[in-house]
Amino acid sequence: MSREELEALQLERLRWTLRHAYEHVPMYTRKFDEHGVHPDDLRRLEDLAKFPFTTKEDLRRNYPFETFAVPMEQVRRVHASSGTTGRPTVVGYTERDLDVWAQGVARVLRIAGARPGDIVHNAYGYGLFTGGLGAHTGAEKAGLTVVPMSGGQTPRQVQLMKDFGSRIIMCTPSYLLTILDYMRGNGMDPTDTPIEIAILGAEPWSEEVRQELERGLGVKAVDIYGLSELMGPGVAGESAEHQQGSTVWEDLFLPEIVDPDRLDRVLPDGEEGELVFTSLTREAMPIIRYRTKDLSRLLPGDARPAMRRMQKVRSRTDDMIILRGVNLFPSQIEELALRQEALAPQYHLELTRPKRLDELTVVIERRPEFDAAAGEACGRGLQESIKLTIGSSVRVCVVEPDTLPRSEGKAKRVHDYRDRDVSEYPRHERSH
Ligand code: DLL
Repeated sequence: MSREELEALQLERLRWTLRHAYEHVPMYTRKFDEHGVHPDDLRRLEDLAKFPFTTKEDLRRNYPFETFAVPMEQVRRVHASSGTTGRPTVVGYTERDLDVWAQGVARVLRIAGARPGDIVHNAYGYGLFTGGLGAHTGAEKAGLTVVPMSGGQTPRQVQLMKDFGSRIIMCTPSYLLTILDYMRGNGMDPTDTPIEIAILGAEPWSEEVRQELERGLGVKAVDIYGLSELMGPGVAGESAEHQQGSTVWEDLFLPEIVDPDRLDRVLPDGEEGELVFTSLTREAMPIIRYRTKDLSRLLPGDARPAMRRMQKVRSRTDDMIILRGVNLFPSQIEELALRQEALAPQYHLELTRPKRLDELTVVIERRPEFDAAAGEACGRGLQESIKLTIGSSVRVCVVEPDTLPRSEGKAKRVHDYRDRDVSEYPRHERSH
C-alpha cells in the first residue's frame, strides 16, 4: 500500500471510529459536546487535533464497562491493567477485535524473522495482563507453534526451550536478563540454546541491555510495543533487519506526537514528545487520542515504507525523577551503568528524603567475574559519569552479585521512600 492509499484508509476508518465512539459511548458524547466538536468536523486527518484527549483517568472513572461501545453479548474477552494505584483499567474485545489484535502480533513476529515451523516460547505472563494471551494468539495467527509458559519457574523454562527446540522467545527484557543470569550462575553456556530471536517489550530497555542480551545469549533481540488501553502487545514491532525502532501498524492505530507540556500542540515527525494513539478498527472499545505518557518520536518507515516507525520508548513522562531541580530518567542511568565493565544490568533506584532534600541511590550489582575492588572503582566511575552527563549528585552502592530480586515480568526499578520514615529505609540507606 502506498502512503496515499494508507492515508485514505486511515481517514475512512477514523471517520467510522469517531462516529462509533460518539454514538455509543456516553463518555465520548459528553467529551466531544463539551469540546464543541462533532464527528462530522473531521474532513482531513489533521482535523483529529480538534478532538479531546482521553486519559487513563477517563477510563478509570468509567470502570468497569462504561467505555464499551457494543452490547455485552458481543464482548468476547476482557483484560485489565495491573492498576497499582486505584482501580485497574478494563479493556474489552469483540471477536473481530481479537482477530485484529492477533494480526498485529503476527505481523510483529513476521518482521522479527519468524518462519513456518518455528516454535515460540511465550514467557509473557498469562492472565489479565495482555502480554501472555496477546503473544499467544498472535503466534498462532502467524502459523507458528506456541509453548504457553507464562513467567516464572526459570529452570523449567530453560529446560523446555532446549528440549522443544524453540527458535523464538517472547518475554520482557528484564526476564530475559533473569534467564541469562540463571544460566550463567548454574554453569550453563547461555549461547547453547536453540533460541535465535527474542521479541521483547512491555517495559523500557536500553541499547546497552540489547547488546548484553544479544551477546550473552547469541540471539537477535527486537522490540515489541503496545499497551492494554489500545489492545495489548502488537501495536508496533521492530524489523530484525534494521533494529531501528518499531513499525507502527498505522492501518490499525493512528499515532500522533504531542508536546507533553502544551497539549494543544501536535509535533511534526522527528520531534520527541508524548505518544498519542487513536484506534482505527476497534469495535468494543474505540479509543480517541489516548495519552500514553510514553516518550518517543515518529520516524520514516523502513521495513514497511508506507508506515512510520516509532523510536524505541526509553522513558515515560511519569518516570521522570526531579532530583533537586534536575530532571532525570531511569533509562539514562541504565545506559551509563552498563558502560562500566564490572557493573551488572541488575539495579534499583532508591529515592529518599533523609533531611529535607531528595537523594537518589543507585543500588547495582557487581558482575560475578569481577572482584569487590573493581566493583567499587566502577561504582565511583558511574557516580562521576552521572554527575558529568546528567548533572546530578547521586550515591552509588555496589552490591554483591545475585542479591537484588530478579524480575519475572515487568521490572520495578524505582523505589520511592521519600514519604516514609527513615526507620523504614533499606538498611544501606539508614547510615547516611
Ligand atoms: O505492556 C503490553 C505489552 C505486552 C507490550 C507485551 C509488549 C509486550 P501494559 O501493561 O498496559 O501493556 O503497559 C503498557 O508498557 O505504555 C509503555 O510504557 C510500556 N511498554 C510496552 N511496550 C514497551 C516497549 C503492555 N517495547 C506500557 N518499550 C506502555 C518500552 C514499553 N516500553
